[in-house]
This record gives sequence, C-alpha cells and structure tokens, in this order.
Amino acid sequence: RVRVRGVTIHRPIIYGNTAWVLTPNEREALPSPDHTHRWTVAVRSAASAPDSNEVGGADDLSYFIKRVTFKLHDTYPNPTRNVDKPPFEVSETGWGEFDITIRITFVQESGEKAITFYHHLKLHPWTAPGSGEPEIPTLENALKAGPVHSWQYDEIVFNDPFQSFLNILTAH
Ligand code: SLL
Repeated sequence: RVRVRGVTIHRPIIYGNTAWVLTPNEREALPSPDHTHRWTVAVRSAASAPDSNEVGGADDLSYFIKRVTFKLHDTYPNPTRNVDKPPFEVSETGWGEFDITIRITFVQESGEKAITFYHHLKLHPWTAPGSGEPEIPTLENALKAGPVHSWQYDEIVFNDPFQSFLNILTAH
C-alpha cells in the first residue's frame, strides 16, 4: 500500500446538538418524568443542513466513516453508543448538560487512526433579560423560545493518505 506523500485532503463536517423542551404531557409519558428535554447529538456532512435526517445522498458520510461512537454521561444506561450507519446520531431525553465524547472510526481501507473530540451538550437558551445577568429561562419561556441549536463546523484532515483511500475520497 502506497501513501501519497505531500497530499492533504479534508472533509467538512458539522457536529453538535439540537434540544427541545418537553411539554408537560410528553414528560408524563416518560419512564423518567424528571427529564425536561429531548435532544439529538449528531455528526453530519457540512454539505447539508444540521437538522437534515437524510440517509444517503449529500449527508452520507459512510463512504469514509465506519462508526461514530457517542459516549454519554454515566447517568445514562449503556452510555457508549455505537452508530454504524447514517444518520450518525443519538437521540435521548434528560435533564442536564454534559460533555459528550465523540469518536470517529474510519473505514478499514483508510488505514487512518480514529479521532476523538468533545461536544458540550447544550439544553438551555441562556438569556439576559433587560440589563440583568445571563440566566436560564423558565421551562415555560424556553418552550416558547423554541429549540436550542449548538453546532460546530470542522474539517477532518488526512495527511499523506493511502492511494486507495484517496481514490475513495475523491470519488465522492
Ligand atoms: C449536571 N454534570 O449535574 C451534569 C450531569 C447528567 C445528565 C448531567 C439524565 C440521565 C438519565 C441526564 O440528563 N443526565 O436519567 O438517564 O448537570
């Protein structure tokens, strides 16, 4: 296998979360009524919108990503969630914000090491009413304000890729 020296190729991604406040009715229907929010954490192609749930097409990263592992807070059952096909996302309910460890494993043919990074799950739309200090709004006001979005753009960079992997990347 041959590395192509001096070549750098990158793939743009978006990662992060969207969170929704649960209505009182939705909360009553849950096994844990202390949960206040529903949220989705995801890794997506930067070529499509963060909220797209499209499988295949522009948002299909599976030609170079084999698995995305989302490590949730230990308060969750089975906190290590492996996602082996798109959409690369996890949806849950909960009451608190925490750091999610995101690990991307690349397809076998790539010969690339997995990469790991973090996303701080954001649930609350902090507001500074009037000239006051920023504060977490009441659930009622947060519900009116609509979903909270917290997304980051980034680029996965491959240096000196194997020729076969470079072919896979450029074919898409
Ligand atoms: C905090 N350090 O205290 C954070 C921890 C934990 C979030 C947040 C519920 C999990 C479950 C949940 O939202 N955990 O009940 O399955 O704010």
